[in-house]
Amino acid sequence: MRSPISHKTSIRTISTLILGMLCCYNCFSQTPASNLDEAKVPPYTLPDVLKMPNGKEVNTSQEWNKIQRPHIYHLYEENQFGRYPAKKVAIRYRLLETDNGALQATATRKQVRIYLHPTDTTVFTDVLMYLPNNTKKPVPVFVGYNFTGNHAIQPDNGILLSTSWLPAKAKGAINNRATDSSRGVESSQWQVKEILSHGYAVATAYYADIEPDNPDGWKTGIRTTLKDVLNMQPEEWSAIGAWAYGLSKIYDYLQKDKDIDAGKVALIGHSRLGKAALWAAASDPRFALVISNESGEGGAALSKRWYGETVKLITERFPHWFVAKYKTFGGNTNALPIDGHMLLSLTAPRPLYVASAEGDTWSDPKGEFLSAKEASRVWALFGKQGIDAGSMPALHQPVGNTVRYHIRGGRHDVTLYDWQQYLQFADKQWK
Ligand code: GTR
Repeated sequence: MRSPISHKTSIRTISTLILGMLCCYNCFSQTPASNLDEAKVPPYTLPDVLKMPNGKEVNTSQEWNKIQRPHIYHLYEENQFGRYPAKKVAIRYRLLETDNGALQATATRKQVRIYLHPTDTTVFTDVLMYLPNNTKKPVPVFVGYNFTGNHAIQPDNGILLSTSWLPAKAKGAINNRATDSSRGVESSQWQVKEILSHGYAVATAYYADIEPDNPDGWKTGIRTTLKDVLNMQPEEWSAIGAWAYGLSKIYDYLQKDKDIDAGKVALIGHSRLGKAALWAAASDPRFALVISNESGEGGAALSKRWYGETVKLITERFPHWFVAKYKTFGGNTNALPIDGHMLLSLTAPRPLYVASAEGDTWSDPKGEFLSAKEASRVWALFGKQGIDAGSMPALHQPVGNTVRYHIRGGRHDVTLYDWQQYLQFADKQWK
């Protein structure tokens, strides 16, 4: 006869075995590698954007504004981007340079230094603006970060060369700093002439002025330099959180510029900067129109849809973009209480444009479409029509109204075609 102790031991062994098998099953069911085969996308369930914490469905815009929106916003602070600075810190600024004969005298160029710290003048971002000449001021503006420094958006020698950290692989970078050969390298992504021809201004800043884009960037970026001013520890937020905050500070300046119509500021961001733009728009209602250009995973795309980049892969490669908690969902996106459609919903009822590219499978175009469609339920609460289309539109066939979507041919990029759609969208909303 077996002793009670050995009986207990064997029960423990069996339960350990079962537990181990369950864990293993979990490991396999949450395959970490990425998938680019639509036929292999397993079923998934999205959190209901309109289901309130008490289980009831949101029926009115008041319920949305009072209960559900703050609830979802808080989930984003807690799980993905971290706290957004609550303290209002006034900016100071200085006009560095202006030229009303820029771009063959079609535009006025302005370069403005925005100081983010109340006393330390080494904490700043430089904003480059082009304003259309021969257009009645104030004018609406498209604002967004660039990837390589302001001097990269236009082959214009009057643009000050950025002195901020640059990734080693950036075109024209030597020892992580810009050289003259990086002038204009990003100009195809900034269709300045096209923007000006619609009577809009353009304003841009280099995102690494705010925080260099690497896992150690926080040490020299605003999460450290503004730590005491904002009363926040670096790990309480993220690089994307910091970049989003920087966009709000740029808005603070735009609001003071008498040439700018502060009620018509369109925020645009591509890729990682699209994720930052969406979080900035969610955090700052002053941005009147929002454009997500291929923001992908952690942006417009759906994390629970196993296609393209995943939470696991993005948090391994770019841990600094998010708060540490986000990484814990890498092996189990089912447990994530949020998804891309909820991030988009935080811009409602403002006009929102979500765009994808056929060759940008990493960003999951279909996931971006489904996300924008699902988020449209929130615009409906405000009597605004989002995306009704039942399935993905064909290439170059934009769909939707106040929420709009297109997929174009080509790779991960911002092209003239994209800008033409965004400008028409703004014209429709504002003219
Ligand atoms: C990729 C990243 C994407 C996207 C992109 C970009 O490497 O995986 O999420 O943000 O970078 O910013 O160009």
